[in-house]
Amino acid sequence: MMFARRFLLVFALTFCVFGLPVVAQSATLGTFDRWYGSYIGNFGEVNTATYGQIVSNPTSIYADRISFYLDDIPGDDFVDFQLMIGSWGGSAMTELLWESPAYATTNNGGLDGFERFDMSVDHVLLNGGTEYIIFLTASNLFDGLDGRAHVGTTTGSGFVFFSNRDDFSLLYSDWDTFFIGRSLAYEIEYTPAGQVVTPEPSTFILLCAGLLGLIGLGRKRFTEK
Ligand SMILES: [Ca+2]
Ligand SMILES: [Ca+2]
Ligand SMILES: [Ca+2]
Repeated sequence: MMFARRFLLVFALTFCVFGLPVVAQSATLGTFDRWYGSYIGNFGEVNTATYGQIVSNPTSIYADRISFYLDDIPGDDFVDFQLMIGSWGGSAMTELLWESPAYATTNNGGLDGFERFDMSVDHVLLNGGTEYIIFLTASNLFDGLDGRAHVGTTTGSGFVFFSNRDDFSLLYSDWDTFFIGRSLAYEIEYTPAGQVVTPEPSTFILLCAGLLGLIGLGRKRFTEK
């Protein structure tokens, strides 16, 4: 009994010191809901090494996962690629903010159709009202073997690409824009930034006082017995 009460007291004190646990709600944005199998190509080594989507959200968010659709097409190799996030300066990347480890497509000539790549992102802050570029690039992973893939697209207001081969530094110069009417099929799972759920200080103090008081009352009853 003493142990249980002590545990309860520690729990209550922890609660009062660190506050209410905040359960942030994740949500998604993007174009997956209107992807119907269309695509652009080719992506990979010996062809366009980089495809990107400019994104901008009215409010600040933390990106936790980004997804694209890819399918390997005939060619000797897998497409080895990375997902990256950069600041966008209107026509070029201005700063690389985050890059993923290496991923690889299938390598069976597209026999099994498109694969959805769900790629974890390290809670990258994307400020509200600001343009960012989320992109797939093979340019750091060229190995001399030809590997190409199709990238899922859908209706939208355009996307960007760069046949920068294995020269990553070119991504800081002007990219090409695909015609208006299509965007990459993508999805961002995010947590709203600044979503802090804390009660009013006065309410919180009352709550803590009440909780500690209850435990104190319980202890008194116990020792009186
Ligand atoms: Ca292949
Ligand atoms: Ca496939
Ligand atoms: Ca290769």
